[in-house]
Amino acid sequence: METFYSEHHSLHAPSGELAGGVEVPPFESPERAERVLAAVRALDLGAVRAAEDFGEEAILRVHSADYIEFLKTIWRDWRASGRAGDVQPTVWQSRSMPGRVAAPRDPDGRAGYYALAGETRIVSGTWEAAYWSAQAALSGVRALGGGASSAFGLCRPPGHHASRDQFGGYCFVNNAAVSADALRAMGVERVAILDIDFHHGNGTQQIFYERGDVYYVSLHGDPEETFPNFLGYADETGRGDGEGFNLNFPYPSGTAWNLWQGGLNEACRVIGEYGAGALVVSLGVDTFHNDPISFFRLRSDDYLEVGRILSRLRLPTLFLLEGGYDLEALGLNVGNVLRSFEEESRLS
Ligand code: FKS
Ligand code: ZN
Repeated sequence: METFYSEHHSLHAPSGELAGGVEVPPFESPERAERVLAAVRALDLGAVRAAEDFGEEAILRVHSADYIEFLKTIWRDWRASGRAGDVQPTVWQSRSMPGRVAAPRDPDGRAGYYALAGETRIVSGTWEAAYWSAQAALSGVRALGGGASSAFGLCRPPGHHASRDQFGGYCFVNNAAVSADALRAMGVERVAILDIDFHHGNGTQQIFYERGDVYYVSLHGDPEETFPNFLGYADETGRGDGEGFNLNFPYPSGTAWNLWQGGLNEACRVIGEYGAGALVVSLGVDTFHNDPISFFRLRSDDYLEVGRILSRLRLPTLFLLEGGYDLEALGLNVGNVLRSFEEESRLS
């Protein structure tokens, strides 16, 4: 399996994050990508290649033009207005003031308009990093198009919380959505996205909610108890053409392999029945028992079994890195999924 990577990820490195009422070092840091890269290299999984540049076209099929323009310009405008730090949203079009449907001119208003949460900052290099994260994903799509049975997009920043026109949850460009849509454009009739990150991929769900050609399935912490809190419930099953093509498995605090694997196997069964021609895996390993911001209890060996189960779908599979914040175990856990997927694919 080839890995696609861009060192531009390091341009996105905010100095802090708001969590629990205090400023803390960001959980989502450049070191994460370096740890995963080191693990992939040590495993000899396959070549590590620099992401190719496919331009903005595929990004603009999933995100609105005004949102992408916002990502490109807000940091400069923020600083030009005399603000001293990085872009930090603080005001929202909340339930009590829903009327306006365009961004106000004021940078605070613009930041809030395009934000779905407040923990994520935009720095001078954020757009470039997010752009190249998506290019790493698209490089993986290209590899599948060329006949590879699997590929790994070592994406950073992550993507699954980014909606059509909002950033948040450490995400700016939805790499999984861009990839699934690019696979459709390449002629794959039905694409499945399996999201096994600890958090619900609200952005991915929103982008495909009314489409039947991309099936979104997610296992995650119950949004009653964790981020993103407002989406990811079991009764969200799709709308219009998308009715029946969205499936959520919310799980309670303390969920370990025994319970979680039931959902994974059910998800795979559903994806098989759907007749998907390709699979995109939103691969987060913040389901790990020692993850600092999550409440599942998976162990490192469990990720070997995840790879085996996924390989039995026998689908062209694009793995994309999402979350995972225990730096010590991050490389091992991601590596375990990828290497057992490869081993099992070779055996059967
Ligand atoms: C910590 C609260 C954190 C935000 C959580 C964002 C999770 C991001 C992720 C991704 F894959 F996108 F990176 N709230 N005090 O792991 O889902
Ligand atoms: Zn996550």
